[in-house]
Amino acid sequence: MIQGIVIGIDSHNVSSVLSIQDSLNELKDLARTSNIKIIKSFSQKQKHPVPGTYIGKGKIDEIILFIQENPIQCVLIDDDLTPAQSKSLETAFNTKVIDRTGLILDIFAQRAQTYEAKLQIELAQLHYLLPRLTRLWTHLSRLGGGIGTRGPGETQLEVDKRQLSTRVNHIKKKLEKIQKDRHLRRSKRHQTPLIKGAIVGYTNAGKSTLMNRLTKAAVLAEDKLFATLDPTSRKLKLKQSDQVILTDTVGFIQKLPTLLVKAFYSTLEEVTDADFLLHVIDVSHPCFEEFILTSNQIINDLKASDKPILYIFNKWDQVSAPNRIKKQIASFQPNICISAKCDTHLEGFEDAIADLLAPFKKTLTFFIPYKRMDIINLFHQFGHVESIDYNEDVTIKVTINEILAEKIVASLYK
Ligand SMILES: Nc1nc2c(ncn2[C@@H]2O[C@H](COP(=O)(O)OP(=O)(O)OP(=O)(O)O)[C@@H](O)[C@H]2O)c(=O)[nH]1
Ligand SMILES: [Mg+2]
Repeated sequence: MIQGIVIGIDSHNVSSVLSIQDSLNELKDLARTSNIKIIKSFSQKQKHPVPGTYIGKGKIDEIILFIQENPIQCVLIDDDLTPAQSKSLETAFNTKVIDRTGLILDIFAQRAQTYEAKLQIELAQLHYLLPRLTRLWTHLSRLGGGIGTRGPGETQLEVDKRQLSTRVNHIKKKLEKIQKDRHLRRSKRHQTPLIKGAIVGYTNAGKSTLMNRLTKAAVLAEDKLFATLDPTSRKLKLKQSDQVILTDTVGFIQKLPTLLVKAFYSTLEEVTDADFLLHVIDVSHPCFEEFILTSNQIINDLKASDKPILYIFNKWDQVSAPNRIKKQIASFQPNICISAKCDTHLEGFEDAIADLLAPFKKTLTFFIPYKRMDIINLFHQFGHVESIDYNEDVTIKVTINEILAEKIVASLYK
């Protein structure tokens, strides 16, 4: 196993929801997921990162001393570095320096399963690499310019850059095609009118474990960050023959690199597209309240915060002071407390979803043309038909979830 150290800045920055210690602990978890053993953490109190070197000279010297005395193969940074910062730290430490985005990209690259996820990661990696190459290139071209010729390094880097750009375009085209196909499949899926829920939340909260419990899906769940990258959807039968489709999604994290948000935008479309959200929280984690804030911020960015949301406080089996926690979570409503792993309190789950969707149950009247008996049949199947009259059109009065009703009648306008 590779050994490393972590470095962060204690900036009391409002944009960071976690304390420096918690943030560095999270970085350690990310490192563990990437098979790197962290042997020491360094932090420096500073309002902003030093422009050229991220941390100050004194701290750099302290770390150089540590590195000289300990076998270290990499240095992990708790923020994103500019290409210049990364270069000067690598020179100072004489070892590999990886920033937050670099590390998360590495984990994603190891975990990507589907062809689409692999392409998305490669694209993000290329975008990450390009500005770093450009800098190198400018540096060498200046040297070359000095003697009035094109340096060999410049030529090679130009070629590299061009090849990378060609590859970027190639991947983009492939991804566009995959995404188009998915939209097509999704609009076909729409023909089966089902209410859709997305399981969302901070990474390692237990989303996949819950998905597996509820739907007998065989999604990989493990004590590593970002176990899930690709969304998986399964049907869940509720009481009274109601059905919903649940989708397990990629986890959120604080300081989520924009590069990755972009890369996984299509995956996150599952969140935007859902009718309701199940927000899973590892309530046994000391920072769970900060994690809720981070996740809610991302849900907001995805324009999904108006959807009905059920807060699911998971890992209840690990909670040592249930009364105190109950008070802490009281403002997050509606909520349920469960243990997905131990299968406890899951019996209340169906009722909780039913309650979440109850306000959408309405008695509505529709006028359906005679040639669309398929729609009438769907109303019979998914709702409670109060009355039906055969006039100019079929006048049907039905008590049904209005989200579902909308999906059913949408086919009239296609
Ligand atoms: N003690 C306890 N552990 C749980 C519970 N639910 C899940 N876990 C564990 O938490 C870890 C993470 O679970 P996952 O289901 O992979 O979490 P996730 O939210 O899907 O994580 P990502 O896909 O990485 O975002 C696993 O080791 C699970 O066994 C629970 O109720 N109690
Ligand atoms: Mg998962």
